Amino acid sequence: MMAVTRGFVGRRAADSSRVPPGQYVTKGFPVLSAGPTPYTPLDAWDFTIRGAVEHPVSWSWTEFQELPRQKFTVDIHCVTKWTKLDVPWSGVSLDTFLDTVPTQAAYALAFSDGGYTTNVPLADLRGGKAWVVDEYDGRPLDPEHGGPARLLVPHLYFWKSAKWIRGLDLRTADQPGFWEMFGYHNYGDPWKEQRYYGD
Ligand SMILES: Nc1nc2c(c(=O)[nH]1)N[C@H]1C(S)=C(S)[C@@H](COP(=O)(O)O)O[C@H]1N2
Ligand SMILES: [Mo]
Repeated sequence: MMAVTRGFVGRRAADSSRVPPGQYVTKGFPVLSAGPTPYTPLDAWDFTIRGAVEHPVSWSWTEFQELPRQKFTVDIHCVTKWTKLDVPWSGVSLDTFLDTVPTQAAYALAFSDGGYTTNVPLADLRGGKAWVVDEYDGRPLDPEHGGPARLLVPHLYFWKSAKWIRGLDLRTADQPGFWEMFGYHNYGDPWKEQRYYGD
């Protein structure tokens, strides 16, 4: 009998419209790191906004924990072509940090323990589109996945979501980060397949 429930058809249609061109859906959570996993003790951790600001501002781990947080579920898209749907996170909106730091800057270079950097226009970190997350699936974020805390910018390819995030260097001029200097696209919109320089 050709019985297909509306729910099943509806969900399939919804899922394929959530997968950007050239991507496939994976149930796993691959680990992609350009170097060794750093282990920074929480009492030595802070999140700093510096650069084109009047005064750099830092939040200790304790202060970060006291900020208003959000639990949310988003899809993530890696440039190596896997997409993971419905990934549950908890963390602090970048708006919460940026709203306290006046700046004329239009760009941010995120920096991490271990030396990784990635550049994102400041507008892409504002408006509820980006977070510093420290929980995945209700548990502290694994070190391999960027714990204690990583940047999450789910509307861009996942290399923009810097693991082991320590802060943002605000810039009036754009400066390419680690992968952007090695030929990845400067912006990285998965829906436009902006994988590499020139895409
Ligand atoms: N600090 C740091 N952040 C990073 C990376 C890295 O090598 N170092 N790799 C990036 C890339 S290319 C991807 S696809 C994702 C992978 O995150 P995951 O290992 O949690 O899947 O992290 C991004 N953030
Ligand atoms: Mo990646």
